[in-house]
Amino acid sequence: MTNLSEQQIKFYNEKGYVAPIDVLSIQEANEIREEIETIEKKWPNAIEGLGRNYVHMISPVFNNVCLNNKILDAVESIIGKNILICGTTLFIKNANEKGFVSFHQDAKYIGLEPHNWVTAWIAVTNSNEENGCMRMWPGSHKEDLKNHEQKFDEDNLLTRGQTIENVPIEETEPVILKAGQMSLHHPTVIHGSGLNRSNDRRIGFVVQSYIGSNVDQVLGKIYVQKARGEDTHQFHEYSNVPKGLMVKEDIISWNKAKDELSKIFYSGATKKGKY
Ligand SMILES: O=C(O)CCC(=O)C(=O)O
Repeated sequence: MTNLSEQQIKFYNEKGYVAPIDVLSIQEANEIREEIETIEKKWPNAIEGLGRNYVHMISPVFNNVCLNNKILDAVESIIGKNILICGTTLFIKNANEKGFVSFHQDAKYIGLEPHNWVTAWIAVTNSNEENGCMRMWPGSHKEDLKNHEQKFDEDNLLTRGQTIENVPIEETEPVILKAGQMSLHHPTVIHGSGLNRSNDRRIGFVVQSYIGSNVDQVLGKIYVQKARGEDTHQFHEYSNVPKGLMVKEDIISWNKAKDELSKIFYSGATKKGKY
């Protein structure tokens, strides 16, 4: 059992995140990287932009990670036993690029209510201060949602470049992970990440998010998969389970799901960004 310990749950409740949690072997993490790099070679641009989302719908490798029991045991400690997967996102920062993530709260534009959900950030490569790991502002999840400026910065990996200003960087904590470890973070914790100053890519495979079956999508339509327990509320339509890598039928469902997701991400926005 890798259910979180009492100490880890206390840490999460106090700080709004918990890390590191060992979930995958190095080999399993490398397999994810190979899958990403295979797709990038064979289907250029497919997993860029909006395509970085819902990737578990077009690859059994990604899908199996979402169903990993060590991950689900930890997630269960936070949101309970009825768990749905409602999305995945690749957060990739290549070496020599200027990608960053401004400080934000996930719950601001995501439409998932109530906040019985948690995001699992799974390190496919090591993630550290040199290559731009996430930084959390501990305790910030206890406050209300903050104002976010919509900046649409080219290098911002967030949809609208949504930014909470004046976060005291010295109060934030780096989430340092080795490949195969994960962090879990709360819907309202303020977090972001800086530049990758290393010579290799930094890759996070992010289940965004695991939701309790009582969580609705109030801004639009999402496609879910059951991970554990019962779907007590049946709010959502089910997604396909991928039959292979980039199978035509799966791509059709994937495209539909991404279009619906884009409507949620840009609900009420004055323009669209590249994700
Ligand atoms: O990968 C990053 O640096 C940020 C990811 C993020 O903001 C998230 O998973 O909520």
